[in-house]
Amino acid sequence: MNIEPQLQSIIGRFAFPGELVECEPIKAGHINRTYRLRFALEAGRTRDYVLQRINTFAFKKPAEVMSNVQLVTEHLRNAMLRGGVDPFNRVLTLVPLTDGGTLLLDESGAWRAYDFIVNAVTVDRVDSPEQFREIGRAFGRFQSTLADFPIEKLYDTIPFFHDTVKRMENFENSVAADVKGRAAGVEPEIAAIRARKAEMGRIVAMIADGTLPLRVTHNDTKINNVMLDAQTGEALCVIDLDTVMAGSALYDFGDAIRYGASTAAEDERDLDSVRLDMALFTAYAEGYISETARGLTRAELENLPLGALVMTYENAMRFLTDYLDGDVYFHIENADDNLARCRCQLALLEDMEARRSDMDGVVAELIGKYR
Ligand code: GN1
Ligand code: MG
Repeated sequence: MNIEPQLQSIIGRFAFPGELVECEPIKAGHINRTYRLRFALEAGRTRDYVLQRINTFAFKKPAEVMSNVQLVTEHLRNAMLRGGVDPFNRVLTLVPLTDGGTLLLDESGAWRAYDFIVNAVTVDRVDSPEQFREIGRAFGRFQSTLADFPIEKLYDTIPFFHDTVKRMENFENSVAADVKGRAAGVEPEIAAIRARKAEMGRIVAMIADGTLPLRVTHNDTKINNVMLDAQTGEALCVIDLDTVMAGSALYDFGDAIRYGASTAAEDERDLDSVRLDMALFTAYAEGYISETARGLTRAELENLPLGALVMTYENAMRFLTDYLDGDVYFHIENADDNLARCRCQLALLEDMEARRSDMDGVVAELIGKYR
């Protein structure tokens, strides 16, 4: 097996069993670096793990990330045990270091490892409304299970993560600085962001005036952050807990819709093919609301569609900001990836605006059914 000595020595610091026989990168996410490791045990058996380098440009305080992950996974595990559910393969489980702790800090960065969730798959595009409904139920259960978590114990792993108002300021700073001389080439996109400023600041305003409560939220609810049973399709485990923080339920609902209910990929360049799929919207809303209808307030439930618009807007703005900054945050493969992502999100947002009242109608009906 061909593996960099540096990686080899990092692996040696974790309390893995047996002998390392495979190490392969997993292409997952725009932020962290991820590897799947396989260890040979006795009698031809093997066991898999996930090794991850936390991106410390995005997450400045990895120890605080790990504290959140530890507490939240413990809470989820205990809730399952109380409910008579075997937590094996259903909650992320950290691997300790040989000399204690779960976070390895060295010159090469911040590292941690998890047990691999076995017999499971993730999808980048849903293949049916039923599958998306199941993912909605998983994030809804995640929300309701963490309803009694002591929220003050969580660190803000990325301060102001979904603070759209703050992000608008950062965006304007990047337009003004224009370090790569790219602003002149993206005037329509800049204008599209500016035109929606007032409406898109409404979640932040409703949190500030107490209309919306803070919850323990996942904050990165892309469909590929739920592991599904490879045979039955059942949602097994919510992953990628690095951005679990205090937030609004609208963020979690909204980001899931943004990513999963689009007719196209997040970076689709054929903008005519980018729309909101109402059948997928309805399926996810049903899954999510069926699990949260009694736990969330009426104001939260009624405003869920606003979450979809705001999260789509926020991502458009973040991608454009990063394009203007010279692609320092999101991993890219082509020079204009962040611009393509921005354009796609703006196209999706426009379609969401056209379907706003349809979304509201679906949600109202589901509130009636489940609350
Ligand atoms: C990043 O790493 P990944 O792909 O799960 C980002 C999200 C964005 C998303 C867009 C920590 O998520 O906020 O919505 O890309 N995560 C962070 O695809 O910034
Ligand atoms: Mg992520």
